[in-house]
Amino acid sequence: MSSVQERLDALREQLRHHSYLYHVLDDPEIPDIEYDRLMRDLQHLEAEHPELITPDSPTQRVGEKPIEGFSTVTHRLPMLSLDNAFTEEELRDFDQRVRKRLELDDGDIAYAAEPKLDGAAISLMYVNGVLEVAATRGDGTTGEDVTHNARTIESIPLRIRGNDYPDVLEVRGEVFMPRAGFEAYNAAARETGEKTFVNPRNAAAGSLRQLDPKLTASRPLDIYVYSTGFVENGELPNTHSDVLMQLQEWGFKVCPERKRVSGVDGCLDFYRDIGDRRGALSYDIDGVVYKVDSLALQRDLGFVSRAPRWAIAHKFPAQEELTVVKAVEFQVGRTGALTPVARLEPVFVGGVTVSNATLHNIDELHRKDVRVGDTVVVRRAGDVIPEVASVITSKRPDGAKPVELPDRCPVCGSAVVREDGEAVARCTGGLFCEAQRTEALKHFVSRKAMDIEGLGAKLIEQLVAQEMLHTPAEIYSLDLEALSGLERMGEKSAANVIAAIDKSRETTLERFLFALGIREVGEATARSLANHFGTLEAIVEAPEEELQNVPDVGPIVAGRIRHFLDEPQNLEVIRGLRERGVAWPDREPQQAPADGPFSGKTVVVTGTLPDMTRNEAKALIMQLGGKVAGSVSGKTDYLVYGDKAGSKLSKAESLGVETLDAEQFAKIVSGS
Ligand code: 5U1
Repeated sequence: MSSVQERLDALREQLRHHSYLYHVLDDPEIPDIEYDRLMRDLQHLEAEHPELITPDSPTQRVGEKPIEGFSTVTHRLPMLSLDNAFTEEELRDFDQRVRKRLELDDGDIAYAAEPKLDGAAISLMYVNGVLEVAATRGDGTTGEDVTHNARTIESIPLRIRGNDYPDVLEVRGEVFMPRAGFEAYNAAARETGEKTFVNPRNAAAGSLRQLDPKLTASRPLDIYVYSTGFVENGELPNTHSDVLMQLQEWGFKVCPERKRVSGVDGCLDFYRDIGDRRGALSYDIDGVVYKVDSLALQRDLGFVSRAPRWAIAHKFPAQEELTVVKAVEFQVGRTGALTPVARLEPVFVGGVTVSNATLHNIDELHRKDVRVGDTVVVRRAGDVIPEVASVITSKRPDGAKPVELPDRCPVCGSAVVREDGEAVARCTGGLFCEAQRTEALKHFVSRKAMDIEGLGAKLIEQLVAQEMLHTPAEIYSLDLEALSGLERMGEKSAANVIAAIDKSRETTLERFLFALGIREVGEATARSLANHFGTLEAIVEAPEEELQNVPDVGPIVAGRIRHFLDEPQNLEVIRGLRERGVAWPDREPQQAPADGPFSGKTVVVTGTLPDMTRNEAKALIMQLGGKVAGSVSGKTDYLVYGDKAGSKLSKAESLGVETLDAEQFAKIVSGS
């Protein structure tokens, strides 16, 4: 029987190993549940032997008590900043300066290129392999002690791996909040009426500067390290690239996008490549950094004031810009939701010209207190819709008044109501409201609904405006003559639209249900309803309690479905559609097993799977009790991914959602 100390050592070693595979290499070996089991075993053993707890134990990340205030830390070596290059010419000038100083006439300099993350710089000081102090950059000479918070970031090792590290090793890097985590955090804060973060950089810096480490631990923070600082009694490799490799072996997380490149042209290729993929990265970057790769050459080059001569940041176009609000209008969506939208002086930001930015909902508008005439910060990062991040109140014109929620719909004049506890205000006009009607029709014809190619948003708007279309059923009465009489519509295009309408008559129950646009009934719920009941009649007749037997249909969704189907006007539309030939095959009702491997779980499928289509995979998941969702969120239990999995995989990873590759998925499905 091994001693308690031996068991503790073994458990800690295993946990450190699996944490490294998961957080640093992104390549876990064991399922989360097994990791949790090991952690619980360690916690129990430590509870029985509290005298054997060490600060670097994997259980000791989150301290119990908030700290009273921040103490200052003097950096053993100053934390430098970087010079910036905004143009290719400025980059070429930098390279020339480097070459001149090194007296290099020909041959290219080898640079280490890496993304420049938009987060908060941090210094991590390890003494004899154990994290002793973590400090913010501060003014470069002194920073704040944030050790209690840095310890909560799982990708920061509490102990260096291996045993060949220097006695004292300072590692520097950037703490950041991945974009998905930032969006999810802000969405949750918006729901609960809490303060949102302006951008992921502020989110990272603000989270690091919390007095209570439990708060920091609840924020999805991550780190990429990018250099060493003070080093005593130990050897480091001779190039920056190799230093990063060594740091990774020692357990630190380094950015996988880094590359050793040759000369300015190599730098520019890297800049363009990362620039093209900037929106698809899971974190915000504001440029790339090039560093002379040889540490000997770095020493020869030295520093000017606060910046090294051997490195430069090549900046990307800004993702945030200032502009002026010309108006605040309320857009009415398919379900009547009123979304405040700021109409802006056009501004070039995040690579496009932006003239509208969302304000999400009325509470958010009031919290940010956006007024007409205000100068605002507009933010557009990745493929996220542009938003007003904050207001520069010092620039507010005299007499600017707060924007109020209208009590009448700006489109149809019906009353606007806001249900208790809802962040969203809605127009009560239903299909009487032209905006709701138009949006409902756009949804009805969309690809995942009735999939009527050629009957796009513009054409729907035209048909509604000309009073040629009021309900989805009327789509199936449109004829060639009516369509080809429209502006900018040739006979051939009109014939194509009619053919597409005709083709869409033959559909499936799930598409039809989804197309109806019942509130809260997305693609996945429509599919579950169709599977569970088999026929539309069964759904129309089902009482609320029966609807709640469908996987993931709770009381609210069941109530929405009943409400929709109890409305004679909606039943009339359904009847009209069927009379005009819209049809689908009925099938046997299938009740999902309560004890299937995916029972009670929400699963997202992405990428190309080798042995089945995505739809086949989704059908299997549902047969095995799971619910399929279209996008990854905090509520997702698993992401099944195949080849060319894109942003969903990175989002799942940043949210800590368990991922299953094709092989793991096939094993679960086959029950082996
Ligand atoms: N990727 C990266 N970001 N960043 C920021 N490398 C890097 N290096 C820096 C800074 C301030 O300074 C070095 C010159 C140590």
